[in-house]
Amino acid sequence: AWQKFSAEPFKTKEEFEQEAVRHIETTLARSLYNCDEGAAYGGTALAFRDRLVIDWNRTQQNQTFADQKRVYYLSLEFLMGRALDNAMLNVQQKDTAKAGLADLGFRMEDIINQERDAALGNGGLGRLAACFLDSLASLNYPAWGYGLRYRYGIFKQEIIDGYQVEIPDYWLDFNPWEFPRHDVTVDIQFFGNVRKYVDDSGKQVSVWENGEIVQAVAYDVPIPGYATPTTNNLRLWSSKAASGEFDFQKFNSGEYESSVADQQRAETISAVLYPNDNLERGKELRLKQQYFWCAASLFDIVRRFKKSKKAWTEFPNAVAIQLNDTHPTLAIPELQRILIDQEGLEWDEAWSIVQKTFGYTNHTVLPEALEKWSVPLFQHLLPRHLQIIYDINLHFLQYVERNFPKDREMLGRVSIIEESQPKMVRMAYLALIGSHKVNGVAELHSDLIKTTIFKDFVKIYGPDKFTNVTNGITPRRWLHQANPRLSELIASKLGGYDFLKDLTLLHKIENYVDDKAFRKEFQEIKFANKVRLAKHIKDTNGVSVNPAALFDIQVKRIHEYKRQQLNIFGVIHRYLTIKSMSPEERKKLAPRVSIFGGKAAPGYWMAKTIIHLVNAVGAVVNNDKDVGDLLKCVFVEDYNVSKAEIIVPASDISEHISTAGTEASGTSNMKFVLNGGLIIGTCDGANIEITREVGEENIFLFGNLSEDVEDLRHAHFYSKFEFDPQLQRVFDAIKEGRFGDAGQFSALVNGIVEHGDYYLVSDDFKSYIDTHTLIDEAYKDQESWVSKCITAVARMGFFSSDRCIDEYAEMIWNVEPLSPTKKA
Ligand code: DL6
Repeated sequence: AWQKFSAEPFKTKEEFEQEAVRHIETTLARSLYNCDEGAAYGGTALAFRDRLVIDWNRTQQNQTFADQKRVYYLSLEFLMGRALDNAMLNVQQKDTAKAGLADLGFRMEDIINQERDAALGNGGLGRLAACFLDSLASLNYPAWGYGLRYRYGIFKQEIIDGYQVEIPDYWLDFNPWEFPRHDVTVDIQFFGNVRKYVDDSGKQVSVWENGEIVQAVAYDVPIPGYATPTTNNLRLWSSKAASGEFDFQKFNSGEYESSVADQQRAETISAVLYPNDNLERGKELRLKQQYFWCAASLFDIVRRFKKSKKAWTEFPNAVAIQLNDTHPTLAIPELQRILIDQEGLEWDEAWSIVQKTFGYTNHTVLPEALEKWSVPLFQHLLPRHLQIIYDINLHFLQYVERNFPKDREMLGRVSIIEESQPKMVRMAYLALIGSHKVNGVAELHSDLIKTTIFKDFVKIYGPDKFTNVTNGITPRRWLHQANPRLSELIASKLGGYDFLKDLTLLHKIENYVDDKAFRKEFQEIKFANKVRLAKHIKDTNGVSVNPAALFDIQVKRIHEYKRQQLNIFGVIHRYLTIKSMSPEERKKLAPRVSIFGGKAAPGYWMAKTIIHLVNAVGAVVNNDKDVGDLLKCVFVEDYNVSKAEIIVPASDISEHISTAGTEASGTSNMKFVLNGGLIIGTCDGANIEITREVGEENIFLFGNLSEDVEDLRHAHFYSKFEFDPQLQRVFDAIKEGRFGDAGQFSALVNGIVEHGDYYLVSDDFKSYIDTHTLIDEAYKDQESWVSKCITAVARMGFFSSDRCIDEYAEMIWNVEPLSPTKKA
């Protein structure tokens, strides 16, 4: 049985110490006299890594022998955060390490904080991929992730004079969690031309030749499951020049710079993550990244399949490939190319294999985020793929024409090629046509894709091709790791930590809603988490905030559709209201701390203006003696996964206030509620299902509904619009220069006043501030507030990413878990 092979846990803290010290002294070559926290982190990480590696090798061996269907999750982003804490938790040896580190003179928390975040993602999409990897391993599914090993992940954000400044994040100087596989390489071709000829048997043959070759090198990262030996693999590709060397001829003739140019050009491909969230910019290097990664991954998957010597028709029974958004769509024409050009299959046979293999997850309906690539760029970079895409389109359009002869315009609407100037390849259509299932990520979103961007395709393929898998989060990181005391409290009532494997068990804590001791402890934990965040804010922003105040938090990427501008206008409104009150009236107010955090894409000027306004308002409000503790406004710099682990458990209210119909799901909404905070939100994304689960009385919903958005937008242009006087007062204060030079913020205000208010800030403002007034009142009644929070936590069981993975496995992938105790 597997257990027999499983990596031996450390039997005692001394055994852990010995291993950590051995690594510090030998692997890291540091004497113990010279062992700082960095070295102690290194030793601890390597000691745990040794444990993971044994289980990892066994898992791979077992999965190969079992020969079951595997899932391959292709994502251009994996926002993993830190690995050590997660590894210690998943192998269930954190206490042993804590005791051992204490013997060595270190605090566990300080050691964990030494690790840099693996920040290979922008926001929700990348973090979802990381949660899915955790769940796949924890549920024992045979699964691999495939991504890119960016040398620079998402930039580090500094706030200087209130403005965002981007600093490159070189995170690889010490990364004990990756294993370079210099023996696992793939040559990837770009550019060149296609030569066609008819072979002796009369068959048309296409040869893609004369291209430039770049080499992909594999780096593997072990992904341990929680409380199981299953340790899956995340394979990240790094690019290098195919020869691996620079040009010696040029070097010898003194052309030093150009001798290394090829090498540098090749290495650029995996150098940096594009820092755009929900925005596509059509840059050649991005398309190169996509093809490089898809081609390397497909080659690897096909190589593994071919070792089994099975017939090609068996491929979809052995392999399920999930496309995380359209970024990996090139995998579709690439597999078709491999099958017809290299393996000699007929078009139809190959295409049937392709369609059965792929599933596509859509994560957005925002037009600016839907990927399109220009045909001339494709022609230049990937000439053979363009031909294949045209052929896929031809077959598809012939089918549409046959089945919808009366709707002549449909052909233009659904064609993969948009007849614009230049022509564009619509990647979402290609992903949909090449997959057997398409899913959205929350119920509303999955409905919206069927009535908006993919409406025609529902007619063409029928509704069964479309499904919903509402997003989820891993409770291991987002409850136990981020909020160990709450997790412990829950475990004490449920008789153990089984809820970390089956989150629906949480419902049992509803029995303790009226239990005095439980309530008290629940409140104390929240308070302690707020104290921890207050300290972080003091240390980083220099602002003292009162942990007894209501903490109102909005942390996520800065985007107009997420409406941080609505939030900061609300803060200004509150400030002006406080200023206009008498001292007696002020005494009745509930103190607030408004906390913002998140990165703006470097080229997204409006988002940067929002950050600037938040900081400008903070500078005024936080220093106004009339206001004192009644209101503070802070922007937490450089929001990332490990900061989220501090921020999320400290909220009383968190803001999920996107314009209805724009946020596909959101996942931080789930994290905040699971950690005992309530939500103010619009009827958007997963807020709707959270409401269904926790009950309308335990969430603060406001604002217009998605079905009204179009009419409201229309009304802004065609009827005279009266602004709410309270919003007008906010705009007046900005224009008067109360937060610094008004000119700096004029675009933000004018976008609403003069340019149609696309995100409907003015339409929702009144309902937003009225709801905040309700929140103030509700918070004053702490007894009822705590009941709401406990009830909401108890009802969050649905939002585990384990549930998502089981749904994908059953509805889309048709894969089974592989019991680690069953010997293959
Ligand atoms: O599904 C994960 C995440 C959702 O929770 C967010 O609501 C959604 O905005 C995000 N979508 C993207 C799309 N980007 N692209 N391409 O990040 O996905």
